[in-house]
Amino acid sequence: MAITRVPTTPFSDQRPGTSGLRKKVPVFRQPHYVENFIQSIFGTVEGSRGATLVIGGDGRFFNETVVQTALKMAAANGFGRVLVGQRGLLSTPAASCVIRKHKAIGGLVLSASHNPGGPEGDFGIKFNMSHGGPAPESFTEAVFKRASAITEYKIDDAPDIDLDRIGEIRIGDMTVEVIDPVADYVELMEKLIDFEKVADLFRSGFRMRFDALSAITGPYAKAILEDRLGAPAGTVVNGEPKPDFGGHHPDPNPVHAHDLMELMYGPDAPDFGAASDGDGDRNMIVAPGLFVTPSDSLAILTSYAHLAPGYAEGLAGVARSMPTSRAADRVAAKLGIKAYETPTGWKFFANLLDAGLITLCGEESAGTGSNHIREKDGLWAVLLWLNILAVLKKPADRIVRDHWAGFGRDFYTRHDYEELETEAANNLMASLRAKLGSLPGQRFGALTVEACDDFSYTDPVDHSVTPKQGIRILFKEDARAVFRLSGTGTSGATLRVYLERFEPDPTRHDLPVAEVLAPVIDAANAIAEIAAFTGRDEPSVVT
Ligand code: VG1
Ligand code: CO
Repeated sequence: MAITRVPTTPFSDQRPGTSGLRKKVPVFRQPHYVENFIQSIFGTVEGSRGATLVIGGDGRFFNETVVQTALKMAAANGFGRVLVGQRGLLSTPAASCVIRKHKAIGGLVLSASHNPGGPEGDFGIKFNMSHGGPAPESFTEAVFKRASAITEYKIDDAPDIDLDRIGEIRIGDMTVEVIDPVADYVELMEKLIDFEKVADLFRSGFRMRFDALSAITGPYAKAILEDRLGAPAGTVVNGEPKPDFGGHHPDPNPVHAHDLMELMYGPDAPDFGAASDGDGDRNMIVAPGLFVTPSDSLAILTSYAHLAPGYAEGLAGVARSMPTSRAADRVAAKLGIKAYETPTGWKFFANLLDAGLITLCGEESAGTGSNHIREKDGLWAVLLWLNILAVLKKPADRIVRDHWAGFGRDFYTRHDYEELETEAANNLMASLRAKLGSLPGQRFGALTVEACDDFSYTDPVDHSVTPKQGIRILFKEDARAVFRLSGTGTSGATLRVYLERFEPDPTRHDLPVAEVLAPVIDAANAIAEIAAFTGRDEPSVVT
């Protein structure tokens, strides 16, 4: 077996976004496209000779092909050892866990997360660093630079390896270890969550449904919820990962997880409902008759995390992405811990976690996590909820309502305008930026702009500055609208509009979300002139 140096020419579109490089599968299937990008990553990683690398993905279409290619390229590029999940599978949180536990130099995580899969669907490649979290922008920019000037890549001409069989095999001088994708993750969960208490909860007749949306979390959820914690068989539904996720969006929100929503809002709702996304890092929590917004979920977990063994000593601090509601900040203030506000995307949390400044963090897009790994972790969030439910012995909806009564309610919704013309979306944002100076003091319907800015983040640990992370408009009436363009889409541009309003009065907490937020939605539409710029009267998805 020999190492081949293959001449190649650059692709101009290999700049990673919010979470790695995401493109349509046909784009990734162009000759050399995958190899160019992986070579650019390997060229950027320092100290790779002889080091350990982790490889795994969410099992979507094209996953195994890229795993085989990456293994042969890792061998040709001098890595000493690769840990790869059986059948090429690793959920994103499990990949982070394996990188940390086995002191790997980093990992290739193959996923387009909640985006649809299949031959015409989406694919993605992300590199995680030795701390287990997504590479920072300094790294991804260096990868992009290399990819833009690449002239050759290195690959071993070994045959494909058998990814089904757990055990060791060699490619050239490199050892490949095919590992059980679930084992290390289960071991970590056992340290953080009181499995005994949660098992007691299930023994007492507690009923839940976990919808894995035919994505990667199925095997993890079955192993933990059904096999270890004794939840009845059938608690996990859609538990077999499918390469095209059964043709659905594996996106755990009320729109795409509609079956779960119907069950939880129906007459025979179980006590607790949850779902996870394509790569297992997101979570959706539904109480009987009540969808829990991810922003509220982060706040509630911040309040009660100390009830789980992993957090018994309390929290160092909490962080949320800027568009996430301020509910967690209110809890932090009460606990006397610091709250941080970061740009969208998990990579910004890693520094805060590494420095010990925060213990929990989360995003409005259904991501919640802690210092146990450096990715968001869907099943972990569900287990922490179960631990809290088992200790408080209160219904989930009661916990949420009591939380609102104590802290006030942050009414929240997000409007996504998908597949816009890139130019129209850029023009809308540019026009908004140009208006920032003149908005304060202006009235839009029932609301008056108090302040506005383009969010710029200064990392408190390494002092790096990340500008232009979204336009924030604060209204005097304790409401807020945030505008930003998605960095994970694969066709055209997606405008995200985040809308919220704080309501301290408990007698108003059961009002319909749409009613409370109508004035904020109207003001946001007027300020950004969404219809005029995009030609759309309605968002594509409302969550
Ligand atoms: C979206 C979410 C963001 C999340 C990112 C990756 O990014 O808004 O909160 O971190 O997806 O999540 P964007 O740029 O499209 O808004 V995952 O579960 O898709 O890796
Ligand atoms: Co995801």
